[in-house]
Parts: sequence; structure tokens; C-alpha cells
Amino acid sequence: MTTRGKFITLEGIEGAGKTTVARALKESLEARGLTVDLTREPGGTPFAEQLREQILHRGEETLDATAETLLMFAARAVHVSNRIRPALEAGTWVICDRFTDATRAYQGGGRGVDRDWIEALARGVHGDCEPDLTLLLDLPVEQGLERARARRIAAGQAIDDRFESESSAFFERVRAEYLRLATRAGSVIVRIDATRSPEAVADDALHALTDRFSAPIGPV
Ligand code: T5A
Repeated sequence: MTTRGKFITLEGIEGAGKTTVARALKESLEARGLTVDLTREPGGTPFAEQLREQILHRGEETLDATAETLLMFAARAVHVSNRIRPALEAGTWVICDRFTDATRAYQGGGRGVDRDWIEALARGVHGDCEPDLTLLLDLPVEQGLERARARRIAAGQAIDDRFESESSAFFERVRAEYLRLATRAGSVIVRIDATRSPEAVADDALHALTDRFSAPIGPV
């Protein structure tokens, strides 16, 4: 019988370095002979990526917090059914850039959406398909926003993202909610200090994996 793969998620505010760490982890795990699928939310399948465009683009029409929450879970339902669950069942390790903790932090913490409703949606949408380990890349809001801003300027992009145009106060609430989630009983979240170099952060991330899954991965 195939051993189920591990489900690892990366979380944090904008510019925390999730994408950078996710790529480094994929490379390290593949070098250890594991099959790894790197994906992201919202998105991860053709249909869910279409929803991502709609959700993130700051268009003319207002999207209230309820609609935003439902759309995040709609994209997640497609992603879990069509990509995450089949991959895990085939023994593939899945690294996902954001998952339901992002809804808890952004919609729950940031927008004030009812936490119990979010948990009910989470149960309905992905049930027991929960992360085995979540790495929370934590850094001060201003530092994360500055990184995201520098990258946008280097790429010559304007702000047309629904979230990047939010206030620092919004991201402070998001960060506070992530930190609260990390201290909940039974949490699988490991906080990593993301203020350091990309190499130091990736090293910590890999150590967190080897601590949690020592047998299949082996020492760093
Ligand atoms: N969202 C998402 C919700 O509200 N609810 C949900 O349920 C879900 C799933 C997604 C948005 O959707 C929201 C949250 C988000 O606002 P996105 O474009 O995927 O939008 O945005 P992010 O996930 O925030 O991605 P970012 O690309 O902005 O941030 P990352 O991935 O954390 O950062 P990364 O690795 O791209 O790095 C950013 C820049 O910093 C540099 C990189 O080179 C890059 O230029 N960098 C570092 N610099 C110095 N030191 C380090 N350690 C560095 N690491 C990276």
C-alpha cells in the first residue's frame, strides 16, 4: 500500500518569503528522493487559478468579506479535490503556499469574519485534509510590505491587488491572528523568524521538517 504523502503549508503576511522558501524546500526534499508537488492558494488548478484572478484583482465592484471568504473556499474545494488529495494519496508530498490558515488570518483576523463560520466551512470543504506541518514565516509588517513593494517596483508593476492595497493596521491584525493560531492547543504551526537571510530561513524550514518527519527525510 502507498504511504500517504505529507501536507506542508507555508503562511505569513505579504513579502514574508513563502514562495522563496517553498522552492528551496522542494529542491531539498527532491534531493532526498521524495516526489514533491509545489502549489499555491488561491489557485493551484486551472479553474482555481481563474478564481484567483477574479478574487485578487481589485476591480470596480466591491467584494465584501463574506463573498471573499466563500470565494477562497470555493477555490480551495476545487484545489483539494482535483490536486491536493489525489497527490497525497499517491504518496506525493504537497507543499502549498497558503491554505485555510490564510483565511483564518486574513478574513477572520483582518476582516473580522466570524471564526466559527470559517471553521464550519473548513470542515465542509476539506474535512480531514489538514496540514501535517505549517511553517509560519513571521516578520514585522513594515518589513514584509517593503519587500513586496521593492519587488513590485523592480517588476514595474502597479498595485492592482485587492490585499496589497490594504493598510498596515489590516496586516497587523493578520499577523496577530497568525501568531494566535500558532499558540492554539494541538497546533501544527512552527513559527520561523523570517527577518533573516533567505538561506537562514530556508535552513530553519528544513530543520522544522526533519524534526517533524525524521524517518522519511533523514538528517539535514
Ligand atoms: N489570501 C489568500 C486570503 O486573504 N485568504 C486566503 O484564504 C488565501 C489563500 C495571495 C493573497 O490572497 C490572500 C493573501 C494574499 O494577500 P499572493 O500574490 O499569493 O496573494 O501573495 P503572497 O502569498 O503574499 O505572496 P508574496 O509573493 O507577496 O509573498 P511571499 O511569497 O511570502 O514572498 P516571496 O518569497 O515572493 O518574497 C517577496 C520578496 O522578498 C524577497 C524575494 O526575493 C522577493 O523579492 N525575499 C527576501 N528578501 C530578504 N530576505 C529574505 N529572507 C527574503 N525572502 C524573500
